[in-house]
Amino acid sequence: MRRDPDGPDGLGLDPDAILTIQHVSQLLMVPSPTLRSWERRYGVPAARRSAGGHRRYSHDDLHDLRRMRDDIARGYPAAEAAARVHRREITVADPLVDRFLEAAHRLDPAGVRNALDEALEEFGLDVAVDAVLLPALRELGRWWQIGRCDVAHEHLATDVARRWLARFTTTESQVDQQRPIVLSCGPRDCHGIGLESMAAMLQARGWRCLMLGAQTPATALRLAVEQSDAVAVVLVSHLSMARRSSVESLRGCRRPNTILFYAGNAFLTRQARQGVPGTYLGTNLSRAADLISAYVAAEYDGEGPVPTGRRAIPAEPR
Ligand code: B12
Repeated sequence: MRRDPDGPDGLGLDPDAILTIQHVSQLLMVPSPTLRSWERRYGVPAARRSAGGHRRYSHDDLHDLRRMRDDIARGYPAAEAAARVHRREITVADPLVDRFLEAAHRLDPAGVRNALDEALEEFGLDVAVDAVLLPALRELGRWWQIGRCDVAHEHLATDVARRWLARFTTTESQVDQQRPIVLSCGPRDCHGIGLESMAAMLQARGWRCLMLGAQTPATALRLAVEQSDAVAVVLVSHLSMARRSSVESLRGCRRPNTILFYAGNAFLTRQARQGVPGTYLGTNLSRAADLISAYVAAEYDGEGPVPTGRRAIPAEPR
Protein backbone atom coordinates (compact mmCIF):
# COMPACT_ATOMS: atom_id res chain seq x y z
CA MET A 1 0.00 0.00 0.00
CA ARG A 2 1.95 3.05 -1.30
CA ARG A 3 0.95 6.09 0.67
CA ASP A 4 0.71 9.46 -1.03
CA PRO A 5 2.14 11.99 1.51
CA ASP A 6 -0.24 14.70 0.35
CA GLY A 7 -2.87 12.01 0.46
CA PRO A 8 -6.08 11.99 -1.36
CA ASP A 9 -8.88 10.72 0.80
CA GLY A 10 -7.69 7.31 2.03
CA LEU A 11 -9.00 4.83 -0.57
CA GLY A 12 -9.96 2.68 2.36
CA LEU A 13 -12.37 5.32 3.54
CA ASP A 14 -14.26 6.44 0.42
CA PRO A 15 -17.71 5.03 1.29
CA ASP A 16 -18.39 4.29 -2.39
CA ALA A 17 -15.06 2.56 -2.97
CA ILE A 18 -15.26 -1.10 -4.08
CA LEU A 19 -12.38 -3.02 -2.58
CA THR A 20 -10.45 -6.09 -3.71
CA ILE A 21 -9.77 -9.02 -1.38
CA GLN A 22 -6.09 -7.94 -1.14
CA HIS A 23 -7.11 -4.47 0.01
CA VAL A 24 -9.60 -5.81 2.56
CA SER A 25 -6.99 -8.27 3.83
CA GLN A 26 -4.47 -5.42 4.30
CA LEU A 27 -7.00 -3.10 5.95
CA LEU A 28 -8.31 -5.68 8.40
CA MET A 29 -5.07 -7.67 8.75
CA VAL A 30 -6.99 -10.86 8.03
CA PRO A 31 -5.40 -13.34 5.56
CA SER A 32 -7.25 -13.67 2.20
CA PRO A 33 -7.76 -17.46 2.61
CA THR A 34 -9.61 -16.70 5.87
CA LEU A 35 -11.83 -14.13 4.12
CA ARG A 36 -12.68 -16.70 1.41
CA SER A 37 -13.50 -19.41 3.95
CA TRP A 38 -15.69 -17.04 6.06
CA GLU A 39 -17.74 -16.38 2.94
CA ARG A 40 -17.83 -20.05 1.92
CA ARG A 41 -18.73 -21.34 5.40
CA TYR A 42 -20.84 -18.53 6.95
CA GLY A 43 -21.92 -16.27 4.10
CA VAL A 44 -19.99 -13.36 5.67
CA PRO A 45 -20.12 -11.35 3.50
CA ALA A 46 -21.92 -12.25 0.28
CA ALA A 47 -19.42 -10.27 -1.79
CA ARG A 48 -20.24 -9.22 -5.34
CA ARG A 49 -18.10 -10.54 -8.21
CA SER A 50 -16.33 -8.64 -10.98
CA ALA A 51 -16.76 -9.61 -14.64
CA GLY A 52 -13.68 -11.79 -14.11
CA GLY A 53 -15.33 -13.49 -11.12
CA HIS A 54 -13.15 -11.75 -8.52
CA ARG A 55 -14.67 -10.72 -5.18
CA ARG A 56 -15.50 -7.04 -4.88
CA TYR A 57 -16.26 -5.72 -1.38
CA SER A 58 -18.44 -2.73 -0.44
CA HIS A 59 -18.05 -0.76 2.78
CA ASP A 60 -20.94 -2.57 4.38
CA ASP A 61 -19.07 -5.81 3.61
CA LEU A 62 -15.97 -4.30 5.25
CA HIS A 63 -18.02 -3.38 8.33
CA ASP A 64 -19.41 -6.93 8.61
CA LEU A 65 -15.94 -8.44 8.23
CA ARG A 66 -14.61 -6.08 10.88
CA ARG A 67 -17.36 -7.24 13.24
CA MET A 68 -16.55 -10.86 12.44
CA ARG A 69 -12.82 -10.30 13.07
CA ASP A 70 -13.37 -8.41 16.33
CA ASP A 71 -15.84 -10.92 17.75
CA ILE A 72 -13.48 -13.82 16.96
CA ALA A 73 -10.60 -11.87 18.55
CA ARG A 74 -12.84 -11.48 21.60
CA GLY A 75 -13.26 -15.25 21.79
CA TYR A 76 -16.51 -15.90 19.93
CA PRO A 77 -16.47 -19.10 17.83
CA ALA A 78 -16.57 -18.21 14.09
CA ALA A 79 -20.09 -19.58 13.62
CA GLU A 80 -21.44 -17.46 16.49
CA ALA A 81 -19.58 -14.39 15.30
CA ALA A 82 -21.16 -14.88 11.87
CA ALA A 83 -24.62 -15.19 13.43
CA ARG A 84 -24.07 -11.92 15.29
CA VAL A 85 -23.06 -10.22 12.03
CA HIS A 86 -26.21 -11.47 10.34
CA ARG A 87 -28.23 -10.17 13.34
CA ARG A 88 -27.02 -6.58 12.60
CA GLU A 89 -26.05 -4.99 15.96
CA ILE A 90 -26.92 -1.38 15.29
CA THR A 91 -30.54 -1.80 16.32
CA VAL A 92 -29.39 -3.33 19.60
CA ALA A 93 -27.04 -0.38 20.33
CA ASP A 94 -29.75 2.28 20.17
CA PRO A 95 -31.29 1.47 23.59
CA LEU A 96 -27.84 1.88 25.11
CA VAL A 97 -27.60 5.34 23.51
CA ASP A 98 -30.96 6.16 25.10
CA ARG A 99 -29.79 4.88 28.49
CA PHE A 100 -26.60 7.00 28.23
CA LEU A 101 -28.68 10.11 27.47
CA GLU A 102 -31.27 9.49 30.18
CA ALA A 103 -28.55 8.92 32.78
CA ALA A 104 -26.72 12.10 31.70
CA HIS A 105 -30.01 13.99 31.97
CA ARG A 106 -30.49 12.61 35.52
CA LEU A 107 -26.88 13.66 36.36
CA ASP A 108 -26.18 9.95 37.06
CA PRO A 109 -22.51 9.20 36.23
CA ALA A 110 -22.86 5.49 37.18
CA GLY A 111 -25.80 5.17 34.77
CA VAL A 112 -23.76 6.70 31.95
CA ARG A 113 -20.83 4.40 32.72
CA ASN A 114 -23.04 1.31 32.91
CA ALA A 115 -24.44 2.00 29.45
CA LEU A 116 -20.89 2.19 28.07
CA ASP A 117 -19.78 -0.92 29.98
CA GLU A 118 -22.72 -2.91 28.63
CA ALA A 119 -21.91 -1.79 25.09
CA LEU A 120 -18.30 -2.86 25.63
CA GLU A 121 -19.41 -6.25 26.99
CA GLU A 122 -21.90 -6.79 24.16
CA PHE A 123 -19.97 -5.42 21.16
CA GLY A 124 -16.38 -4.66 22.05
CA LEU A 125 -14.58 -1.31 22.10
CA ASP A 126 -14.89 -0.36 18.40
CA VAL A 127 -18.68 -0.64 18.22
CA ALA A 128 -19.16 0.73 21.76
CA VAL A 129 -17.44 3.91 20.57
CA ASP A 130 -18.84 4.16 17.03
CA ALA A 131 -22.41 3.02 17.78
CA VAL A 132 -22.98 4.24 21.37
CA LEU A 133 -20.49 6.82 22.80
CA LEU A 134 -20.15 9.19 19.82
CA PRO A 135 -23.82 9.11 18.70
CA ALA A 136 -24.85 9.75 22.34
CA LEU A 137 -22.54 12.77 22.64
CA ARG A 138 -23.75 14.12 19.30
CA GLU A 139 -27.36 13.74 20.43
CA LEU A 140 -26.54 15.46 23.74
CA GLY A 141 -25.15 18.38 21.73
CA ARG A 142 -28.41 18.50 19.79
CA TRP A 143 -30.39 18.43 23.08
CA TRP A 144 -28.29 21.39 24.35
CA GLN A 145 -28.98 23.29 21.13
CA ILE A 146 -32.81 22.84 21.46
CA GLY A 147 -32.67 23.57 25.18
CA ARG A 148 -33.58 20.02 26.24
CA CYS A 149 -30.47 19.75 28.40
CA ASP A 150 -27.96 22.10 30.05
CA VAL A 151 -24.20 22.39 29.68
CA ALA A 152 -24.06 20.68 33.10
CA HIS A 153 -25.40 17.44 31.59
CA GLU A 154 -22.92 17.74 28.71
CA HIS A 155 -19.99 18.28 31.04
CA LEU A 156 -20.98 15.34 33.27
CA ALA A 157 -21.33 12.98 30.30
CA THR A 158 -18.02 14.20 28.86
CA ASP A 159 -16.23 13.61 32.16
CA VAL A 160 -17.61 10.05 32.48
CA ALA A 161 -16.71 9.35 28.84
CA ARG A 162 -13.14 10.56 29.33
CA ARG A 163 -12.62 8.47 32.48
CA TRP A 164 -14.10 5.45 30.71
CA LEU A 165 -11.79 5.86 27.69
CA ALA A 166 -8.78 6.37 29.97
CA ARG A 167 -9.17 2.74 31.07
CA PHE A 168 -7.99 1.64 27.65
CA THR A 169 -5.05 3.97 27.34
CA THR A 170 -2.47 2.78 29.84
CA THR A 171 0.52 5.09 30.23
CA GLU A 172 3.04 2.33 30.82
CA SER A 173 3.67 1.20 27.31
CA GLN A 174 4.24 -2.48 26.65
CA VAL A 175 5.92 -1.59 23.39
CA ASP A 176 8.16 1.31 24.31
CA GLN A 177 10.63 0.38 21.58
CA GLN A 178 7.94 1.25 19.06
CA ARG A 179 8.02 4.67 17.41
CA PRO A 180 4.81 6.23 18.75
CA ILE A 181 1.68 7.58 17.12
CA VAL A 182 1.28 11.17 18.40
CA LEU A 183 -2.35 12.29 18.90
CA SER A 184 -3.24 15.97 19.18
CA CYS A 185 -6.07 18.47 18.85
CA GLY A 186 -5.45 21.63 16.86
CA PRO A 187 -4.04 24.71 18.71
CA ARG A 188 -7.57 26.19 19.18
CA ASP A 189 -9.54 22.95 19.68
CA CYS A 190 -10.92 21.57 22.98
CA HIS A 191 -13.05 18.73 21.51
CA GLY A 192 -10.91 15.71 22.29
CA ILE A 193 -13.28 12.77 22.82
CA GLY A 194 -12.85 11.55 19.25
CA LEU A 195 -9.08 11.73 19.67
CA GLU A 196 -9.15 9.90 23.04
CA SER A 197 -11.40 7.26 21.48
CA MET A 198 -8.85 6.79 18.70
CA ALA A 199 -6.02 6.42 21.24
CA ALA A 200 -8.02 3.66 22.97
CA MET A 201 -8.63 1.87 19.66
CA LEU A 202 -5.00 2.14 18.52
CA GLN A 203 -3.68 0.91 21.85
CA ALA A 204 -6.15 -2.00 21.69
CA ARG A 205 -4.54 -2.79 18.32
CA GLY A 206 -1.14 -2.85 20.01
CA TRP A 207 0.23 0.52 18.89
CA ARG A 208 2.11 2.87 21.20
CA CYS A 209 0.38 6.26 21.49
CA LEU A 210 1.46 9.64 22.89
CA MET A 211 -1.56 11.87 23.71
CA LEU A 212 -1.03 15.66 23.64
CA GLY A 213 -4.77 16.45 23.74
CA ALA A 214 -6.62 19.77 23.63
CA GLN A 215 -5.26 23.10 22.36
CA THR A 216 -1.73 21.87 21.55
CA PRO A 217 0.45 24.68 20.09
CA ALA A 218 2.03 23.87 16.71
CA THR A 219 5.55 24.20 18.15
CA ALA A 220 4.75 21.72 20.94
CA LEU A 221 3.35 19.18 18.47
CA ARG A 222 6.40 19.51 16.23
CA LEU A 223 8.76 19.05 19.19
CA ALA A 224 6.94 15.91 20.32
CA VAL A 225 7.07 14.45 16.79
CA GLU A 226 10.78 15.16 16.44
CA GLN A 227 11.80 14.07 19.95
CA SER A 228 9.84 10.80 19.82
CA ASP A 229 10.60 10.11 16.12
CA ALA A 230 6.85 9.58 15.72
CA VAL A 231 5.79 7.03 13.08
CA ALA A 232 2.50 8.92 12.64
CA VAL A 233 0.51 11.96 13.75
CA VAL A 234 -3.28 12.08 14.22
CA LEU A 235 -4.59 15.67 14.42
CA VAL A 236 -8.23 16.48 15.16
CA SER A 237 -9.98 19.82 14.66
CA HIS A 238 -13.69 20.21 15.27
CA LEU A 239 -14.49 23.89 14.70
CA SER A 240 -14.20 25.61 11.33
CA MET A 241 -12.73 28.69 13.08
CA ALA A 242 -9.89 26.44 14.28
CA ARG A 243 -9.17 24.82 10.89
CA ARG A 244 -6.43 27.19 9.68
CA SER A 245 -4.23 26.92 12.80
CA SER A 246 -4.72 23.12 12.70
CA VAL A 247 -3.54 22.89 9.09
CA GLU A 248 -0.48 25.00 9.98
CA SER A 249 0.20 22.66 12.90
CA LEU A 250 -0.03 19.63 10.62
CA ARG A 251 2.26 21.26 8.02
CA GLY A 252 4.83 21.78 10.76
CA CYS A 253 4.97 18.00 11.29
CA ARG A 254 5.92 17.05 7.74
CA ARG A 255 9.02 14.87 7.75
CA PRO A 256 10.11 11.89 5.59
CA ASN A 257 9.12 8.93 7.79
CA THR A 258 6.15 10.33 9.71
CA ILE A 259 2.66 9.62 8.31
CA LEU A 260 0.13 12.44 8.75
CA PHE A 261 -3.58 11.82 9.45
CA TYR A 262 -6.34 14.29 10.26
CA ALA A 263 -10.06 14.30 11.15
CA GLY A 264 -12.87 16.24 12.83
CA ASN A 265 -15.81 18.41 11.84
CA ALA A 266 -13.48 21.17 10.62
CA PHE A 267 -12.62 18.85 7.68
CA LEU A 268 -16.04 17.35 6.89
CA THR A 269 -16.28 18.90 3.41
CA ARG A 270 -13.96 18.11 0.48
CA GLN A 271 -13.34 21.82 0.14
CA ALA A 272 -12.16 22.04 3.76
CA ARG A 273 -9.68 19.26 2.96
CA GLN A 274 -8.14 21.13 0.04
CA GLY A 275 -4.36 21.50 0.53
CA VAL A 276 -4.34 19.75 3.89
CA PRO A 277 -1.24 17.51 4.16
CA GLY A 278 -1.82 13.87 5.05
CA THR A 279 -4.72 11.44 4.89
CA TYR A 280 -8.26 12.33 5.97
CA LEU A 281 -9.66 9.70 8.37
CA GLY A 282 -13.41 10.15 7.81
CA THR A 283 -16.16 9.75 10.42
CA ASN A 284 -16.02 6.04 11.33
CA LEU A 285 -13.37 5.64 14.01
CA SER A 286 -12.89 1.87 13.89
CA ARG A 287 -12.46 2.03 10.12
CA ALA A 288 -9.94 4.88 10.63
CA ALA A 289 -8.10 2.87 13.30
CA ASP A 290 -7.74 -0.03 10.85
CA LEU A 291 -6.49 2.31 8.14
CA ILE A 292 -3.88 3.87 10.47
CA SER A 293 -2.83 0.35 11.55
CA ALA A 294 -2.41 -0.74 7.94
CA TYR A 295 -0.35 2.35 7.03
CA VAL A 296 1.87 2.11 10.12
CA ALA A 297 2.37 -1.65 9.62
CA ALA A 298 3.35 -0.93 6.00
CA GLU A 299 5.74 1.76 7.26
CA TYR A 300 7.47 -0.93 9.30
CA ASP A 301 7.29 -3.22 6.27
CA GLY A 302 7.51 -6.11 8.68
CA GLU A 303 10.89 -4.90 9.98
CA GLY A 304 9.62 -3.31 13.16
CA PRO A 305 7.72 -4.69 16.14
CA VAL A 306 4.39 -6.33 15.44
CA PRO A 307 1.39 -4.89 17.27
CA THR A 308 0.86 -6.81 20.50
CA GLY A 309 -2.74 -6.05 21.58
CA ARG A 310 -4.87 -7.96 19.19
CA ARG A 311 -4.66 -11.74 18.89
CA ALA A 312 -3.58 -12.57 15.32
CA ILE A 313 -6.35 -14.13 13.27
CA PRO A 314 -5.00 -17.58 12.33
CA ALA A 315 -4.91 -18.46 8.61
CA GLU A 316 -7.85 -20.82 7.94
CA PRO A 317 -7.07 -24.04 6.00
CA ARG A 318 -7.78 -23.52 2.29
C1 B12 B 1 -18.54 17.71 24.75
C2 B12 B 1 -18.60 19.02 23.94
C3 B12 B 1 -17.80 20.10 24.36
C4 B12 B 1 -16.80 19.96 25.47
C5 B12 B 1 -15.56 19.20 24.94
C6 B12 B 1 -14.90 18.38 26.03
C7 B12 B 1 -13.83 17.45 25.44
N1 B12 B 1 -12.82 17.17 26.23
O1 B12 B 1 -13.90 16.96 24.33
C8 B12 B 1 -16.50 21.45 25.81
C9 B12 B 1 -17.42 21.84 26.96
C10 B12 B 1 -15.05 21.77 26.18
C11 B12 B 1 -16.97 22.15 24.54
C12 B12 B 1 -16.60 23.45 24.24
C13 B12 B 1 -17.12 24.14 23.17
N2 B12 B 1 -18.05 23.70 22.30
CO1 B12 B 1 -18.67 21.88 22.23
N3 B12 B 1 -19.57 20.24 22.10
C14 B12 B 1 -19.44 19.15 22.82
C15 B12 B 1 -20.40 18.05 22.27
C16 B12 B 1 -21.62 17.97 23.14
C17 B12 B 1 -19.82 16.63 22.11
C18 B12 B 1 -18.47 16.67 21.35
C19 B12 B 1 -18.08 15.25 21.00
O2 B12 B 1 -17.20 14.66 21.58
N4 B12 B 1 -18.80 14.68 20.00
C20 B12 B 1 -18.50 13.37 19.53
C21 B12 B 1 -17.68 13.55 18.30
C22 B12 B 1 -16.40 12.85 18.35
O3 B12 B 1 -18.50 13.06 17.30
P1 B12 B 1 -18.89 13.95 16.04
O4 B12 B 1 -19.00 15.34 16.39
O5 B12 B 1 -20.00 13.34 15.39
O6 B12 B 1 -17.55 13.78 15.16
C23 B12 B 1 -17.60 12.96 14.03
C24 B12 B 1 -16.53 13.46 13.06
O7 B12 B 1 -16.07 14.74 13.25
C25 B12 B 1 -15.41 12.47 13.22
N5 B12 B 1 -14.44 12.72 14.28
C26 B12 B 1 -14.48 13.54 15.32
N6 B12 B 1 -13.38 13.40 16.09
C27 B12 B 1 -12.61 12.45 15.48
C28 B12 B 1 -11.37 11.88 15.81
C29 B12 B 1 -10.83 10.91 14.95
C30 B12 B 1 -9.48 10.31 15.31
C31 B12 B 1 -11.53 10.46 13.80
C32 B12 B 1 -10.97 9.40 12.88
C33 B12 B 1 -12.78 11.01 13.47
C34 B12 B 1 -13.30 11.99 14.32
O8 B12 B 1 -16.09 11.26 13.51
C35 B12 B 1 -17.11 11.56 14.47
C36 B12 B 1 -18.14 10.49 14.44
O9 B12 B 1 -18.72 10.27 13.25
C37 B12 B 1 -20.71 18.65 20.83
C38 B12 B 1 -22.00 18.13 20.21
C39 B12 B 1 -21.70 17.27 18.93
N7 B12 B 1 -22.54 17.36 17.97
O10 B12 B 1 -20.75 16.58 18.83
C40 B12 B 1 -20.62 20.16 21.11
C41 B12 B 1 -20.22 21.06 19.95
C42 B12 B 1 -19.19 20.41 19.04
N8 B12 B 1 -19.60 22.23 20.62
C43 B12 B 1 -19.88 23.36 20.06
C44 B12 B 1 -19.40 24.63 20.48
C45 B12 B 1 -19.94 25.84 19.72
C46 B12 B 1 -18.49 24.76 21.53
C47 B12 B 1 -17.92 26.09 22.10
C48 B12 B 1 -17.48 27.14 21.07
C49 B12 B 1 -18.94 26.63 23.08
C50 B12 B 1 -18.50 27.95 23.71
N9 B12 B 1 -19.12 28.95 23.35
O11 B12 B 1 -17.61 27.96 24.49
C51 B12 B 1 -16.68 25.56 22.87
C52 B12 B 1 -15.43 25.54 21.92
C53 B12 B 1 -14.19 25.09 22.61
C54 B12 B 1 -13.04 24.93 21.59
N10 B12 B 1 -12.24 25.95 21.41
O12 B12 B 1 -12.91 23.88 20.99
C55 B12 B 1 -20.80 23.18 18.86
C56 B12 B 1 -19.98 23.29 17.53
C57 B12 B 1 -20.79 23.96 16.45
C58 B12 B 1 -19.87 24.11 15.23
N11 B12 B 1 -19.53 25.28 14.89
O13 B12 B 1 -19.45 23.13 14.67
C59 B12 B 1 -21.40 21.73 19.13
C60 B12 B 1 -21.77 20.96 17.85
C61 B12 B 1 -22.64 21.93 20.00
C62 B12 B 1 -23.82 22.50 19.24
N12 B12 B 1 -24.76 21.69 19.07
O14 B12 B 1 -23.79 23.58 18.82
N13 B12 B 1 -17.79 21.35 23.81
